[in-house]
Formats: sequence, C-alpha cells, structure tokens
Amino acid sequence: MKLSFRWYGEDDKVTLQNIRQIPGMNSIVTAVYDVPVGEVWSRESIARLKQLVEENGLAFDVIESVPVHEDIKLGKPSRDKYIANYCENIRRLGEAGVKCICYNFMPVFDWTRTQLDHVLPDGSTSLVYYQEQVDAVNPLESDSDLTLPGWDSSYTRDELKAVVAEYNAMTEDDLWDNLKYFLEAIIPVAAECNINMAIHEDDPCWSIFGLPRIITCEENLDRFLKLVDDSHNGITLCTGSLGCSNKNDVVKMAAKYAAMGRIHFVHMRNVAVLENGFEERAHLSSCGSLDMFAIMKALHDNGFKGYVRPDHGRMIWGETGRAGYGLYDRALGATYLNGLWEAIEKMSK
Ligand SMILES: [Mn+2]
Repeated sequence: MKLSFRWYGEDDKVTLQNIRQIPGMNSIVTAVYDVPVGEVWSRESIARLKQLVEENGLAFDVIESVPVHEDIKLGKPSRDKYIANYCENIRRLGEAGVKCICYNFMPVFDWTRTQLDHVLPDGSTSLVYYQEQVDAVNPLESDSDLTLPGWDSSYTRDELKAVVAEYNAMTEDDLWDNLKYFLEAIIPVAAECNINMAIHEDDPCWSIFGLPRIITCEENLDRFLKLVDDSHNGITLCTGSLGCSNKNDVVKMAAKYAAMGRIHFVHMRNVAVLENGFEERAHLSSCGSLDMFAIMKALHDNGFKGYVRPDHGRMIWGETGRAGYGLYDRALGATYLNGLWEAIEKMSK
C-alpha cells in the first residue's frame, strides 16, 4: 500500500510540513478548490499544487475529488459540455503525473451527517448521523430553515427543493444510465492518461430524502464495474461509507475487488453502527464496528498495491479545524495502519 493523507491546500491549518513528519507518508491527496464544479482547472493551479507537495518530499499523485456536475448526474443536454471539461481535467492531471482520481456520483448531497462535534465518552468529538434528525430536516417536507452540515450552501432552500424534485422524478435506472454515459466518455481518456478512476461509495450508503443512490453495496458495485469493464474504471473502498450498514461485508468486498484489481484507493475509517444511524470512531478496531485488521489483511492477501489514507479522524487534544480532518487523530490512524500493514507483511513471509 502507499500511505496518503488528505490536504485541503494552502488554506488548510494542517500543513505539508506537518504531514511529511508522519512516518511512512508517501502521497498527498488534494484538489484545486477554487474552481466551480464543472469547470476546467488551470494548468497553473495544478502545477502550484504539484510544486508545493513535491517540495515537501511527498508525491502528487492522488486527486480527491474532481467533482461531477449535477447536469451529468441528471442527464441534461448540457452534460456533454461538462463531460468534455471533465476529460480535459483528466488530461491535465495526467500531464502532472497524477495516477488516481477519486470522485463520487451522489445526487445533490455529498456526505451527510447530523452533527460534526458529537462528544464521545473520552471527551473527543466526532461526526455522527442519527436518522431521526435527518428526517426532521427533509427539504421537501419541512419549511424550517434547519440545514445539515455538508449541505451545499450555494443552494437556497427553494433551489434545493427544485433540484431534489428533479431527482425525485428520476429512477435509479435513470441514474445508472447517466453514470454509464459518463463512464463511457471518461474511462478511455483515463486509460490513455494512465490514470485510475476510483468512484467513492455514497456516504451513507442508503437513500436520503428519496434521492436515488446507487453506489451502496456489493451487488451495485458489481454492476458498476461491468458498466465499463476496464481496470481504469475502479473504486475507492471507503470502509466507513460501506460499513455504516450492517448489510455490507466490507472484508469480503475488500478481498473480492482487490483480487479483481479494481480497488485503486482506500479510505480507512471506523464507525460504530447504531440502531438509528452511526458514529465515527477512532481507527482502532475495538473502538467501532469494523475489523480494520481483517480489512487490511484482505487487501494485502489479494495483491492490493494502491493508495490508502486514514479517513476522518476525531478532534482530540484541543485541536480545532475542519471536522474530520484534523492532524492528530488522522496521524494516529496513519500510524495504526502502518503497524497493521507491517505485521501483516512480516507474518505472511
Ligand atoms: Mn471516504
């Protein structure tokens, strides 16, 4: 595995100087953040990121994310323009040496949580999802101004209602068709550029507000990989996104898709699955519902050679900043993952 760490660019409180001091760190996972979704990233912005990352002895080879414009997901006539822009971004990133691009195909809402600073018994804070709180803010059924963290603030409430209504008029099969159309255009370009595309599962892995969600489970990942049966069409295995449903056997999926050579990127996050949702927890297996050792072993034993990053961490030791993306707990997670991998490697010899 190649250990990696997400960095939000020059405004991130967590610096590249911090990140390079985490033992075993190989790659930075980042993106151009100041360009609207659907537009082309300038070569200057990409080159600036590459230069900063490489000056710190790290590799600039993973992008998270190149976001997909809603018109592509909705299958609107304007999608061809946005797909052409997407292809141009793939080409420019390939020229800069990028090897892996993470993206998702979730309608409207990216990740969804109900609270970002839930206090755990040890005094640390983490992101949580409680279903009854989600139900209370349904934008179609409620007129309150309540919002959830992670909602795109560029939408007004009425615009949000309108775009949710557009998706509500679509079936899951329509969304599959739109995804296939997108993949058939971008995967040949990615292959030419030697870039692995890695779709991120829907987070959480079920429908919210009646929006279609399709990258949610083994059956659907099988269907996804067949849409364009090319190794460049792969996945980001996000253990926390899949693992917040007890129906998903994350260890089995790690083994199966690694053996197929279709996992290009892994997000390692532990969650505690509850009756009414889930809480993000420390990476250690015993802190949550996932067996992190078994997942890493399944990857290892099935020839996984891609990128792994510690996913969301808690806020600990008084750190403040971007929820889920502090330095300290993610660094602890990185060190834990290093320990697991070293032990698995040595014991398999
Ligand atoms: Mn993830």
